[in-house]
Amino acid sequence: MPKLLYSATSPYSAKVRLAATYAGIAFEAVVVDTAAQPALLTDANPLGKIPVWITDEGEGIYDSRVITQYLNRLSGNKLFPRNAEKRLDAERLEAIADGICDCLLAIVYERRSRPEELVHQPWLDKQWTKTARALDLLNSNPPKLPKSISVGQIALRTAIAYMELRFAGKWDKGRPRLKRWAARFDEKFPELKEIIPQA
Ligand SMILES: N[C@@H](CCC(=O)N[C@@H](CS)C(=O)NCC(=O)O)C(=O)O
Repeated sequence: MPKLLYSATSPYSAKVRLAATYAGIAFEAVVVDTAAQPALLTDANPLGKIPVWITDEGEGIYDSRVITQYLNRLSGNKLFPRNAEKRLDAERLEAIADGICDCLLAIVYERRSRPEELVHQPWLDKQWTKTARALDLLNSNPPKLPKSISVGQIALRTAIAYMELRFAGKWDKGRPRLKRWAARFDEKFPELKEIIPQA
């Protein structure tokens, strides 16, 4: 069975876990500690980042957007629409959700890896400005939640889960539509809700 190297708090890993589950692709989820950079991880991905999907043949696939495209092909297009325009929308939604996580991880890593006096506040502010802009756009026009969703909606839901974990009370301030969107997602897809990392 293929393996997914992941950690419980990694938003990109959560996206892949939900996407594989939604597409009905079986996998073994294996927790790795990226701080320790174990050989299991670096042999599969020289960048030492998660998520990594390891095929039955032992091939490591990364990063998360490469994995979601791979899973889409494997599942016969269960994760992205076939229609070109709709597909572009789905891919862009995945990119904006991942991009939000990129900005927030930059904030978390800056705070975690530097001594307090060396934390560069303008850098944190810049990352937050990008995040806020993206969240405002999504809040003004939340994506549809039809019966059949794409990785786009899944990526947004898992990005929100990450924000609940690390930026609770901040990300959703003034963005009630986005908060309601997440609740609607959970109602419509209870099987996915079960595996969303909880704050
Ligand atoms: N663009 C990558 C980002 C992956 C990433 O940054 N993962 C984080 C965890 S959320 C990680 O592995 N960090 C450990 C490190 O960079 O050493 C993707 O989408 O997979």
